[in-house]
Amino acid sequence: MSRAMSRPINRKVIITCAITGSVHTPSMSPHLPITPADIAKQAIDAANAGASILHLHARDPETGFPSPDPDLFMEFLPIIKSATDAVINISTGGGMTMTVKDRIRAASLAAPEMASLNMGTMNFGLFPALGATRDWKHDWEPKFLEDSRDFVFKNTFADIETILADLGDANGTRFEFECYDVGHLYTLAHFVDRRLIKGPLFIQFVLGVLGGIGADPDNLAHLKRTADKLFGDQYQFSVLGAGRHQMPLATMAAAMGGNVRVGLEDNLYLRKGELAPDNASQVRKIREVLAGLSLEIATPDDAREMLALKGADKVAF
Ligand code: KMH
Ligand code: ZN
Repeated sequence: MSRAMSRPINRKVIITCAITGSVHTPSMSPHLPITPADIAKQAIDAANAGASILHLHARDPETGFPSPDPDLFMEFLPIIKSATDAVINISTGGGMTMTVKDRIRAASLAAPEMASLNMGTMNFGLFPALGATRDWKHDWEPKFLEDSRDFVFKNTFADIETILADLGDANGTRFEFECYDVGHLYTLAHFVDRRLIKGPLFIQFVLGVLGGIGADPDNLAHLKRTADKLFGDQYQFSVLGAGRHQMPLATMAAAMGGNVRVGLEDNLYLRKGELAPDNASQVRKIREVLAGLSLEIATPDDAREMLALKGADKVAF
């Protein structure tokens, strides 16, 4: 086995918790945090449960519609920062109706330690969720899901260059590289070759989004094999399985030497038929799995060291 493929036995596992996102809509779960106060509370609870990175989006407090408004982010970022030591990771993927310019406004202003960076333009189909019968709380919800049939999630080379310059070079923010398919790893390698991105890389393998790679163990093994080939030991990986694939693929990631992402952004359930009462419950669940595998969890400072982050004292909130 090559060195790149063997990970240290005493390694620590980073739990990222993605608190609300922009994929699910309020009618899908009463536990999805919507207001800045809800987002702050669930983020703090998730950190106390063991998440060392908090991946954050904002929503309009009245309607729950995903929002890029930096003022909304600023309503919860300082509260989370003052109550936890967790690494704050602000989304630049935003939500379906946002332009790329809008998507980076909050992270530009807040200069967080981390931000997400989506590594390719793709389809992103949410419309299968229309199949479930629901009483919609808001008119926008079914339309939002239906519109995803014709939505392009735009992340061109130019967009990626802009985000690297505006957030990375200007603010020292480092990235969660969201890779939804094998080709996205080659795009990441292209930027590494151009020295626009430097290690240690934190790659989030995203499996199970309609438009990206399917959520199965063979695909995860292939993503990791490809990343080993392209990046050797210059990267850390984490795994996000959409919906019911969340816990099985996170478990597989941990066993393969990787890190894990949980949270209501990616999956609303705790187990089949049971909605998660909050984000922290999913963090506790994956923690039990990690303990069962004799794996220690990374503290926020461990995560900072593993990912070469600038430190919580260098953010702008
Ligand atoms: N919702 C995830 C599948 C982002 O915020 O940049 C992808 C995501 C994108 O987290
Ligand atoms: Zn996100």
